[in-house]
Amino acid sequence: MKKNIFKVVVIGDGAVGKSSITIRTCYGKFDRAYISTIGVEFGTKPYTIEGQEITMQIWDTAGQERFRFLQSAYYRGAHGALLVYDVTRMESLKKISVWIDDLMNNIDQSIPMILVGNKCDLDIVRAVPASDGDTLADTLSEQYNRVIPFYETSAKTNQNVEEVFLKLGSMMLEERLFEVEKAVEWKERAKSDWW
Ligand SMILES: Nc1nc2c(ncn2[C@@H]2O[C@H](COP(=O)(O)OP(=O)(O)OP(=O)(O)O)[C@@H](O)[C@H]2O)c(=O)[nH]1
Ligand SMILES: [Mg+2]
Repeated sequence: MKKNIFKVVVIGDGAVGKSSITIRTCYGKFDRAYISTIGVEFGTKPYTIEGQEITMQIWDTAGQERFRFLQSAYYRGAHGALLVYDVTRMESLKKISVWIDDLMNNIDQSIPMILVGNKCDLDIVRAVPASDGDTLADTLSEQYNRVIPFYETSAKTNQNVEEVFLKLGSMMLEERLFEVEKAVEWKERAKSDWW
């Protein structure tokens, strides 16, 4: 059913694990090899959220700078976004604000977003404490005037991967319900003005 299809864009620096998270949720597997995404790849997955069947069309975008010029076209029509950094590279966290700016410049209105610190299984080489992720999520929530939750994930061990997609799914459902309510309200108002 078309009405329950949601487009999700996965964005962030090269090698943070965008493809790994997408492959983990769609196919339940993990590959240690790094094959950099060219342009965009797609995953599709059905979820049941709050008793509703939905399908997520996951747009796994390229993070490497040389593909940057392609990015903005992919953001159009997105219903939700995962902003991914790598907990072993501070630079990838610092770049999140650039990615979110890029996204916001290419969509009509703000959408549900989740901040994701991936590779949390690599605690031994961690460079970004979880508290930095928390702080950034709070700052971005204030800046964009909507709650942006924060999770640490591991595509390798599957920690929190499903939780992230389920949370984003319920945020997107809520957003859609809000849009529908607004539309009904406007319709009613237009009717009463007319008569
Ligand atoms: N230990 C560990 N390694 C991970 C995890 N997620 C991804 N990796 C590894 O990190 C590398 C990069 O992962 P990708 O998923 O290809 O990264 P990407 O963000 O899609 O990269 P681009 O497509 O170039 O933007 C690969 O070697 C993965 O195996 C994780 O949670 N834990
Ligand atoms: Mg990739």
